[in-house]
Amino acid sequence: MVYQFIETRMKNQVGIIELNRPERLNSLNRKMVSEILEALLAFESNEDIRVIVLTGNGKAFSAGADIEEMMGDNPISLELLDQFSDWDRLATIKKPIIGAVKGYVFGGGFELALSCDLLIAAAGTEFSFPEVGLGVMPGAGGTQRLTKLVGRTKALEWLWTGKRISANTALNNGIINKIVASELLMEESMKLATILASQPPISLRLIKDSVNKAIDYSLHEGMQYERKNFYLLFGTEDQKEGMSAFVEKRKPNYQGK
Ligand code: CO8
Repeated sequence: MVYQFIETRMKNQVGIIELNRPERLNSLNRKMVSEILEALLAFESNEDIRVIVLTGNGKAFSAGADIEEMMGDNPISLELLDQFSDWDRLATIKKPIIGAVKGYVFGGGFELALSCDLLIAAAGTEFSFPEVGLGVMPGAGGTQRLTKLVGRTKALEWLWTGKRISANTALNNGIINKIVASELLMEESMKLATILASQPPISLRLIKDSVNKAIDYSLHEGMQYERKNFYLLFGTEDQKEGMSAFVEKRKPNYQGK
């Protein structure tokens, strides 16, 4: 598939999506967001792919929404455009998504990063929601996802000031999983992706499903939900393979069935 603003490739069982508009710091125009969604859906339905890595070409992961494209919008054009339905679908991807980010992770770029499941950042990466400085606010989940991650106090400070958050601060606040040297960003992200690709895919899928429910459900509802997913896994061949391999003292070979 040929895209205009992204590139995709596959390595072993990992699908890689690279934002590719470096001359505009990978600022997200609407075509680019729909291409990202299209690529995610293609990897989601590809049986050879178990994990997705999302990254950016050039010095930034993404400097946010394309301000020039957005500046002429009005409430009705935005309502009719319904651009956020793409973002809603993006949140339904069931395979693990690792964000490999560097440079600027700003505005909509930060929201895209927060839509990933795990984040690895190059040293020197800066995160920010600068929308307040443009007279607007995040619209693709930034106020919600950031608050659920770091709590109301930090979220309000960062969203109101638009200040830049260092990779260390992001790590200390549970926004990212790891900081790596810039030149090792893809290598380290692929290492993590390869570990996940060797795990039983349906377990990964139902763990993601259950963890996501923890955000919306009460503890009691979440526990009930988790239990059903636990039972479901006993219907998979991978459960039999995993437990047999343990008993037979060999490495399991998971088929995703
Ligand atoms: N939109 C459009 N063009 C951009 C953007 C952007 N967000 N960011 C950078 N560019 C362009 C610049 O205009 C410049 O173009 P040109 O070479 O033609 O002048 C080129 O990219 C390189 O940028 P700079 O020269 O500015 O690079 P610097 O290294 O000097 O500065 C910064 C980097 C600090 C990141 C700076 O570019 C900047 O402040 N960018 C804007 C950041 C910002 O405000 N982002 C928030 C946008 S609003 C938003 O994301 C709302 C989300 C809503 C939902 C999501 C929908 C997708």
